[in-house]
Amino acid sequence: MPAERTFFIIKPDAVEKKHVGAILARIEQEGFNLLALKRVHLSRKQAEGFYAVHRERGFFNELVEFMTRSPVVMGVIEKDGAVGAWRTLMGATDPAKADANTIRKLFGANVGENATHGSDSLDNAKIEIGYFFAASEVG
Ligand code: FUP
Repeated sequence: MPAERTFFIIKPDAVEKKHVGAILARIEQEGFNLLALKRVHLSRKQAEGFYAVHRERGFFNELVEFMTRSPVVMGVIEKDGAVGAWRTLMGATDPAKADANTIRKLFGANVGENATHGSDSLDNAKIEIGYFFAASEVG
């Protein structure tokens, strides 16, 4: 499997509960290379733009409110098959349905406050990395 880069966010719920260290440790234990990292309090505009694909969904406003309520920690990680590997490590969107020992099972509260985000394709990973990081900040 080729080396890929994917984009992750440790969401406000997990930052508030001080799970950043545990999640970053898990990322390293699972063999990802950390290529970029920063803490950001998202603006409404940034969150709306990032989740534009969900604009018509009933949960959009709640999602934007949640993602902007306090800082997130976001980064770029690299590994063979990183996009799928990170989504497997996160677990299902709904923590109640996530496999044992996944990040969302361990640290997520519900389908909205689910601890982490991960790009769902290689194309979206490139878009999402570019949305938040300059090329000079990654690698
Ligand atoms: P995922 O790719 O697992 O992050 O899930 P989605 O792209 O389907 O959803 C993106 C985010 O929207 C979720 F992380 C949380 C939020 N969401 C809800 O709040 N309610 C829902 O029913 C579905 C998603």
